Amino acid sequence: MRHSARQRALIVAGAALAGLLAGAVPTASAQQAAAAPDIPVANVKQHLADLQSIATANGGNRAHGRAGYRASLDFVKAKLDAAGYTTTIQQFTSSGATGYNLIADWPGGDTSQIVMAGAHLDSVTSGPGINDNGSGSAAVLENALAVARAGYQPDKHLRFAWWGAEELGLVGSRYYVNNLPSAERAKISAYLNFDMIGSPNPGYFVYDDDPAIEKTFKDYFAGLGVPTEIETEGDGRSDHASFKNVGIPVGGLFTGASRTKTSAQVQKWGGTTTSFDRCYHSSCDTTSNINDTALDRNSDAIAHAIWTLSSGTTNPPTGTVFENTADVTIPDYGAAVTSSVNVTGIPGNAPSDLAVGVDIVHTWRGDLVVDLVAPDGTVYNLKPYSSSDSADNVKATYTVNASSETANGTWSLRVQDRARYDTGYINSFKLTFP
Ligand code: DTR
Ligand code: CA
Ligand code: ZN
Ligand code: ZN
Repeated sequence: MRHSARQRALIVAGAALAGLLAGAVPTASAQQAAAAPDIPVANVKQHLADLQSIATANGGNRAHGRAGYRASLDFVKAKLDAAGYTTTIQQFTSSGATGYNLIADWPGGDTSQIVMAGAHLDSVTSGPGINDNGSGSAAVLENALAVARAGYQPDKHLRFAWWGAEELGLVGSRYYVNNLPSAERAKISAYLNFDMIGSPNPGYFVYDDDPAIEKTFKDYFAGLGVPTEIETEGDGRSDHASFKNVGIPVGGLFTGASRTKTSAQVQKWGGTTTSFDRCYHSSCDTTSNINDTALDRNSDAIAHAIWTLSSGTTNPPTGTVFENTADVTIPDYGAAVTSSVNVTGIPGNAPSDLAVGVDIVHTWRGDLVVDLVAPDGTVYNLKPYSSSDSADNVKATYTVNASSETANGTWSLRVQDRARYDTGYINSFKLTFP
């Protein structure tokens, strides 16, 4: 078990203080992360106006397989090339037409730890898709340009993406993930997705797939005094799905589509008890179909998340961490094995949102049954056996309601391989107490 994050922070701060007293420079870890810049919403709106013009000049839309899509991609690429990004166009075929993803890497940072932000750039055929999803595309673009303007050099590597053919069924993002070697997938520490973030009758929804990413966004909006809700219909509904399916931590923001805003939500956010976006997938999804305040707030929230999640010098994660990083071989089609941590110093019961970090390297992860075993022997299943899940590795953070368990004691991650031939090992097991 290593020192907890809070203990590490205190140790580093103490050393820094001692160093200061002795005239030394504080170590990087004791410094605060650079603050994210404000993202000028006027710049984001200009990108939307440009995307609108592109659609108008190309048959009225920016849909997969149509001229307006490739023209939109070339527009975004040109701005990124001019700003110093390394850009790549990834080509694929869907429904008989050529599709394109645009990937932009910001030079620098630890390329084994990649923070990625993305948005689908395609629209439906019925209109220019300015909220869906010019809003996400423009906000991600302006954040990438803000990184360049700031000359920001975070500890982690930054990558941005604009996806094709989302409206055909998340095609471009799935193609990207499926063609990314598992060793490259493992380097992505977070994928942030932004699909519809300027709805005219906005709600403020935060994806709840990864606790740390969710908290990053919720903390930002709490700082604005803007209440948020968990995005409940997001699973599988946008480009983060393919990343989540391979165990990459995901998060994102959403301001609502065709669902109706409830009266309780009107109390919370203002607006009307009508749909969040009455022009969803319609020809009226134009530059007039945007709420500037929502677009501004979400653009700034994206910057906060990028700066926070990409800097290794951020404040250590709040909470106390207990981790076991010893490798434990998992016998093929054999007995269960465990990796354990001894929790001490945590008063009372465990929380209802105990974060259980699991890192298992194993081909055909469907073979595995993964459980959390509490000190009193209570078993919490984290991942069931699945004969069809052929993806590799289990790299995920599970949230467990462990509030009925005494916190202190020995907790174990128990793993059993229930099918022949594929093998692997437990790489690490981590519990984070808030
Ligand atoms: N599928 C998206 C719109 C959408 C609907 N529900 C959610 C939840 C989270 C993100 C996006 C969406 C589209 O039409 O592009
Ligand atoms: Ca702003
Ligand atoms: Zn759509
Ligand atoms: Zn969309």
